Amino acid sequence: MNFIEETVDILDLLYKHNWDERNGGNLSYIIKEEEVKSFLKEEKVIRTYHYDFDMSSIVGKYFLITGTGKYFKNCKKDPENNLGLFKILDKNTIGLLWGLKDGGGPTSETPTHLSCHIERLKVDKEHRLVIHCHPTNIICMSHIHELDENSWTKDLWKMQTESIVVFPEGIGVLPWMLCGGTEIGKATADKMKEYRAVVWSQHGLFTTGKNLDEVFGLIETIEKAAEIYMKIFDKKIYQSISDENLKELAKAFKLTYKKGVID
Ligand code: 2HA
Ligand code: ZN
Repeated sequence: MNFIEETVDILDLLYKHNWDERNGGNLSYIIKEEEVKSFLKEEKVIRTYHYDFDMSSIVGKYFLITGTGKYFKNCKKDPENNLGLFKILDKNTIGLLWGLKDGGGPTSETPTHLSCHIERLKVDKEHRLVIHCHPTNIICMSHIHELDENSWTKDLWKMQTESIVVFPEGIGVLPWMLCGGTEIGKATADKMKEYRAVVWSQHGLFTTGKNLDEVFGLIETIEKAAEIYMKIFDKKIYQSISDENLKELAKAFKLTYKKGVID
């Protein structure tokens, strides 16, 4: 399978999980030069797009990016209209090399995506992927839970044994902000210095990682913890995972976990 086939499989799964209704959600994936070379006969810039933030550190890199207004539901049957392959041409310009055949542009959240890539590459050389989606229980939780990150992290860790193992660094949380611009992009990227997952209150989730399986797995695990939270938070609790249990897990799995949450 090539990178397009692998990506549309994941977009399809995200849609089927009900995390990307209508045109909700977007994805951007760093594609290796050799993969681009074997996919495109020649590199020709079809259209360019300009952004007012500094992309110097990623100039020359290739990105597969979902299109603005496009539906994840349709990506698998028609990748060439719904996705675009871009190259970062200079510090403010990206060029379309393939896709978005009907003339569309990259996702409105492109500033946030590229800002997150820039930050994650500073802390993880293997980083390649950003996925934004609208998982129901994460959105629910952002209505009824205080926005403090340590408190979110602790509650999600305590919902199921796997949470601290999958996201030991915890979860970032932003209050409601206007989406689609460079300001929310900066705020999200700033959180990405520390976290691979950031909640956009009353909107959804931004997640990052090395590959499609890792990021999809991160979304599944976080959303499942939020689902358990929503099912039990107002019930009488008889027993739960204690701070001591979380420390036992951290020791057994040799986790470097976020300090200040359980100690
Ligand atoms: O592109 O999800 O945040 C649709 C969105 C915007
Ligand atoms: Zn969104």
